Amino acid sequence: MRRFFDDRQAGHAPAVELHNGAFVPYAEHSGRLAAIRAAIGPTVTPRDHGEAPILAVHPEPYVAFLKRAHADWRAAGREGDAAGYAWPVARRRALDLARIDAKLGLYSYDGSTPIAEGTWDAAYWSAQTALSALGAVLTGDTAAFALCRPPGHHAGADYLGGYCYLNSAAIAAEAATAAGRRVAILDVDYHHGNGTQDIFYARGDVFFASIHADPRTDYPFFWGHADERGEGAGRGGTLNLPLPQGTGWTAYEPALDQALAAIADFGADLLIVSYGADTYADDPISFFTLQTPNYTAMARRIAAAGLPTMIVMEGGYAVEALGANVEAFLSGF
Ligand code: OKP
Ligand code: ZN
Repeated sequence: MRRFFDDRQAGHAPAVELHNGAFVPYAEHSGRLAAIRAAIGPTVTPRDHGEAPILAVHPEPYVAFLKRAHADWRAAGREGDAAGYAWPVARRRALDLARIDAKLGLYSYDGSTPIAEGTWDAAYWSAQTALSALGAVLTGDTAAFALCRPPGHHAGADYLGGYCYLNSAAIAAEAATAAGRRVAILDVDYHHGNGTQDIFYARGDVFFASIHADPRTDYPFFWGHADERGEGAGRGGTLNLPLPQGTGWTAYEPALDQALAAIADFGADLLIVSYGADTYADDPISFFTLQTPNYTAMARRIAAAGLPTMIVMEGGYAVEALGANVEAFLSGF
């Protein structure tokens, strides 16, 4: 399996995040990339597919905001990373507001996802990494791995959050759909992939299944409940399988089988896996209890679906075990 990676993703380095009422070091740091790289062997540098596949998912005003936000922040006389503090909870609309603080509020849903100087470039190359891994699968590879950072699954079409800015899995899914494939996305990160869900919620052509911590107890709280099944043409095209804190492999495995059965029913011919290693027992911000060998078992079950599969890296914050957990997963293919 080819593993795609671009060093420019390391240039995104917010200093701190707001966590349980205090500013703490940013958990989604570039040491994660280094740890994974050290474990997975040689990588392939992605090719540049340009902005068009990004703009097929993210509206131009949002992309323009992301590119300019940090410069606008500095132009306003601010230090450090750009972060918002006021959000339009109700009746959000596309107001053309000039002040950077208003733009940050308009285009984000949480206070833990700052925009640093290198954020746009890193998010851009994260999307390109996913597109290149997709290209491998579209041209005959049975599986490919995109070592993406920052992650993407919390980013909606026009909002950032949860350490995510551009939704690499969604960008790849849209590109695969445009290439005539029937795509399913399986999200096995600990956190619900709210951005991916939102992007395809009213569409019948891309299936989204997610196994994650129950949003009654865990971030992102407002999405990922079992009764969210899609709407309009997308009714039935979303499957949420929330599990309680403390879940280990014994309870995880039947949920995975249920998600894979639904993906088979949908008739997918290409699978995109949003893989997070934050379901690991020792993850510092998560509360499932999977062990390293469980990732190989998880991957074998996914591979048994027999679909060409592109894997996108999402979360995973136990850095000392992250490389081993990712390699354990990849080895199962
Ligand atoms: C990203 B991914 C606490 C604030 C909220 C956000 C978690 C984002 C997880 N620091 N934390 O799904 O792994
Ligand atoms: Zn996560």
